[in-house]
Amino acid sequence: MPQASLQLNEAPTRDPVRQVADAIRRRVLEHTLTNNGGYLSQACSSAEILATLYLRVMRLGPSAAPRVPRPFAGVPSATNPRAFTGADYNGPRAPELDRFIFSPVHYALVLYSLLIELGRLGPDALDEFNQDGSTVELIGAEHSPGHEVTAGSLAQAISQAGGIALARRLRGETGRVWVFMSDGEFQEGQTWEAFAALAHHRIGNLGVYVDANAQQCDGPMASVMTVEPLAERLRAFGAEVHEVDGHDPDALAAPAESTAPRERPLVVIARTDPCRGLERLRERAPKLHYVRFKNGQEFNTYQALLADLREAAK
Ligand SMILES: Cc1ncc(C[n+]2csc(CCOP(=O)(O)OP(=O)(O)O)c2C)c(N)n1
Repeated sequence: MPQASLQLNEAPTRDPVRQVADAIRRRVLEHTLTNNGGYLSQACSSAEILATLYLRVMRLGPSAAPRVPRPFAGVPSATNPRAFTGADYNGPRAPELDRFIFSPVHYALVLYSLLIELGRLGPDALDEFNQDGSTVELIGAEHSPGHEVTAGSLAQAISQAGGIALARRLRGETGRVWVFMSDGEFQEGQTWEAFAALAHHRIGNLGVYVDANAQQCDGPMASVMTVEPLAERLRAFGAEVHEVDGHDPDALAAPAESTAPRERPLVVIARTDPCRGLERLRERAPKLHYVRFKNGQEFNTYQALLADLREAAK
């Protein structure tokens, strides 16, 4: 069982993953209103995936990082002993514990919100969001809470995760490596090179969850450059692939339940809706990538929606 510490304010009868996912959406909407901008559709699509990973899939220890995020202490180097990574929020490193690699780092606000809901990060952490000298960055990097690697140039993290997984296997560690990716990253050549390497090295201690929300920054994936048929392509690259409803916690958790040794990477393609839980967003389609309210009226509409979501959660 994962050892995430869960702090909930709501009725205990609801599915904990759904409860946390809804709380993520509320927090990201609140932040988007406060800042007049945010990666809101990414919260709508990925909330259940990330909550399932932390609550049901990954074996993590309690956070080993301060609840109030430390300021940026420089990039890691031989001459900078003060540098740290945001992976400490995912618990200490241990041979039997899992590692989490967060790839589409423009989703950082979603991850910070999740860490807050889980009590791994203090409730005021978003006050520092995108401030000079803060690690709570708009585009997360290796020092940002929950992040282990810098992956702002998309599609790099899967290669880094593959190297970590190979090293863990060579050391005889039993902990697995979990990677969260977006579908836009499958438009990039590096992703496919990484999967070829995973197949070649028979990497079975790595699992990938993909937020297949069918969107990227220039619009629908299908019109920019399709990646389908994604499952068949990944199988041809040697992966064990499951396609699931990305808002269903049981369906998301099921493929990861077996801990039997594998010789192939596991990929869970989570089919998601970028407007899930916030129907009003659909009016903005196909421009869903980054939400900035167009005028006071739209702002007020979303503020009223937030009040409704809060009321519904009581
Ligand atoms: C290598 C690289 N190319 C382009 C970008 C610019 N970029 C930032 S987010 C993004 C969209 C990627 O698609 P996805 O993450 O699926 O989009 P979302 O669902 O968040 O809209 C792009 C192209 C980048 N960060 N890195």
